[in-house]
Amino acid sequence: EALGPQEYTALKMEVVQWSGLAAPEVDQKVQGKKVYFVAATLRPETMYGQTNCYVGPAIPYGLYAINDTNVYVCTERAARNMAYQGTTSEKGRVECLATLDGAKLVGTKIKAPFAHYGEVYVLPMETVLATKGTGVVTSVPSDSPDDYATLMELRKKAEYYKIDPSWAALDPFPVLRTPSYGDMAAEFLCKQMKIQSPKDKVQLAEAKDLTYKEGFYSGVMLAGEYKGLTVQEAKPKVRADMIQQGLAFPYAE
Ligand code: A2H
Repeated sequence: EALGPQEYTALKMEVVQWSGLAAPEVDQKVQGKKVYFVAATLRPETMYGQTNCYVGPAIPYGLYAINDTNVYVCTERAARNMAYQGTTSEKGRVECLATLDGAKLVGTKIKAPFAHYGEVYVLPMETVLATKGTGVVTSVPSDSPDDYATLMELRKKAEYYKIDPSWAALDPFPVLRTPSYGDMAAEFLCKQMKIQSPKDKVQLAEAKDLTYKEGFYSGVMLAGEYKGLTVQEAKPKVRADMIQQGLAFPYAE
């Protein structure tokens, strides 16, 4: 665990179409408002490679009225933190319009800011922690071994996870080049370390550490406006651009 507060980038992923299970519970309550899934990430420079987004199927999520026009989907804990960080129109207070388990959100189509694939689906990930970030994790399987392992698992067992195979059909997209692991470091390491599933915790933790260090210290951008810059140079620039364009905001905990 880091000592000081962790500084995340909270990415706003606008709902394009609700899943069949969510629609009847939320449509009435959010009329005339824009609704966003809010994903907390430490790697804003990788957002070009989003292929989907993850929620914990058994985690309760709220639809929080952040101001008159915007509604955010996240855990109650995150909404409360946002209220104290000046994200909401009224400091310290936020109204909950509806509560749903993640399982019902699966299959919702959302926008993926900055991504090569403009629209992606919400999918289930058993290892999402309710106690970290917003409980919403945007998936970048090119550079996150956890995201890659879960995406492959969902593709193998779509029926078991109750997903439509088309929701998991977007392939990993290369975002940055690394000298040791190529253009898709997470895929490379998952294959090399023979990671079979999201349950291979020990290997996944090691793969995560290796991809993170290699990407951060030796990575060069392959996508976006800062193509050709090092990851260290690009990271704060991408984050600032997202925030300036209203597609993200700072979130700390
Ligand atoms: B990262 P830290 Cl490309 N449960 O974003 C599980 N994981 C969560 C989470 C939660 N509630 N909230 C956020 N995360 C993930 C991108 C990424 C991330 C890449 C590579 C590595 C990586 C795309 N997913 O994280 O414990 C989010 O995934 C490796 C650490 O606060 C977030 O950044 O350090 C990261 O974990 C935050 O983890």
